[in-house]
Amino acid sequence: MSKIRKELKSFMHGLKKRNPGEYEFHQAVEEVAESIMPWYLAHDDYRDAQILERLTEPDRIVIFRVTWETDNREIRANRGWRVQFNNALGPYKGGLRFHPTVDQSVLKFLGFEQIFKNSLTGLPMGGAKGGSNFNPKGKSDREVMRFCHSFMTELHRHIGEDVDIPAGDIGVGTREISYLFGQYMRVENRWTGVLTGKGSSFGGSAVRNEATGYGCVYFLEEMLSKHNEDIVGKKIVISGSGNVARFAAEKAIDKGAKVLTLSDSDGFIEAKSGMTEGMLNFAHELKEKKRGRISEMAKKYKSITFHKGKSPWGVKCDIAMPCATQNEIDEKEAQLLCSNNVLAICEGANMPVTTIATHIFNKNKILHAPGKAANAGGVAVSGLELSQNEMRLSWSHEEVDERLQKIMKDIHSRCVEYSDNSEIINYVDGANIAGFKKVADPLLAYGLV
Ligand code: NDP
Ligand code: 2IT
Repeated sequence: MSKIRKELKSFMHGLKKRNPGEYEFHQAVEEVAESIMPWYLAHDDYRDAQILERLTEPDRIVIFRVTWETDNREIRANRGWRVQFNNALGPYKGGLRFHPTVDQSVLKFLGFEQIFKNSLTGLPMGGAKGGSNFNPKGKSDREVMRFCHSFMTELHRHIGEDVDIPAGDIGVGTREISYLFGQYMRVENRWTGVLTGKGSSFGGSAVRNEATGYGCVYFLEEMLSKHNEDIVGKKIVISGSGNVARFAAEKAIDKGAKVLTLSDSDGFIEAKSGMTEGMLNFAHELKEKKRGRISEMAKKYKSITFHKGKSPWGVKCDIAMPCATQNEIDEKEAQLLCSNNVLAICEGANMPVTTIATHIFNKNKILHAPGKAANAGGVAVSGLELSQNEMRLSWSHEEVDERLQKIMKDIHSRCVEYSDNSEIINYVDGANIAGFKKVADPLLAYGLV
């Protein structure tokens, strides 16, 4: 066994022992450790300072009870978390996820990834993630409001504009951020940019809603152009129909690509000749306002078919954009995509591709943009929202969009700079090494913190 494999094995053995049963966290750490180990072993100063070991231990995790009342006056108690992973580069920053699958492992994987993603943006933000096992699906607005208010009644003591600034993620959009922000103001008695993704009428940034999806397509364009390809006419399969998926679809269509699918946890819809702008506007309305199911699109449009209980990865395409959740693409799906000659995978979601699937794409020389690079546009515009709040001004849509494009271009360049620069760029390695190095340097400088 090579020295690198041996070190990796021993490091992962220790990590798994210290964090039993946290499989998503193990997976996220292993992916980073695999990429950085050769570089880490070659740098005694980082190794002597135990930077990897220190970076895989969160600064702290706050766990709390969230008690709330249903419309029928039944009492419910959920669990809330905030994982403050690392603030070497700036105040903790990262989203809140409300979904029944949320547990400590999921939030630790997301918080860990966020450190490197935020580092790649070049903006001064540390890494964090939080959320609850609360399921907003099927709840009334009032129920969601009572839950959010109760959640913030505890969370407010652990966050602040210079401490930790949460935002949205799965199950947390403008509605939830508004309730959370309202309660923060009430209990703290001051207006401050403590959350991002706020409504445009109260301190929210232009383009924040669109930023993750748009940014993902900007990254995809850079990646294609680096490999002498372009997006026009490409067939794109997208999973999810939430914030990230819909705005990725919107930008891809705008750029001349054909978007064939969207999905939710019930199945996927397929538009064989590509979705139109009108269809997408219907999807925005359906998901944002009516909180409906994606199958309803097949009832509205004859040219759309709904595939119940299926994921979209068997649909022949040039580009796959997983934009729903973690581990959507495993060995079987990766092999299916490869056998259909997919050109690129561009991750809108966080860790949507399993370790085995990542190795399959690598072996088959498929371009693969990891979420921590490709979906960083969301948190980047969150960073721009913070700057605007600090300055008490707001930039126009065009100005923010221009900055977002520049940030995504720079992230792409950083990935290329730190990859081994072979014919097909290894974006997974490039993103991990570039992201890691930028956090490691201040940690080294701070001494034993
Ligand atoms: P939304 O809540 O807006 O949408 C989530 C979408 O994914 C829905 O279509 C949902 O379907 C589907 N989904 C969620 N969980 C599952 C599951 N277990 N199985 C199948 N489908 C599922 O979330 P976002 O669009 O904001 O987030 C999507 C992904 O992007 C996540 O991985 C998130 O971490 C990541 N991300 C989000 C950013 C943001 O700014 N919002 C920034 C960067 C990354 P259903 O309605 O049936 O649950
Ligand atoms: O995963 C992510 O980057 C997000 N959910 C956005 C985080 C943020 O602070 O905007």
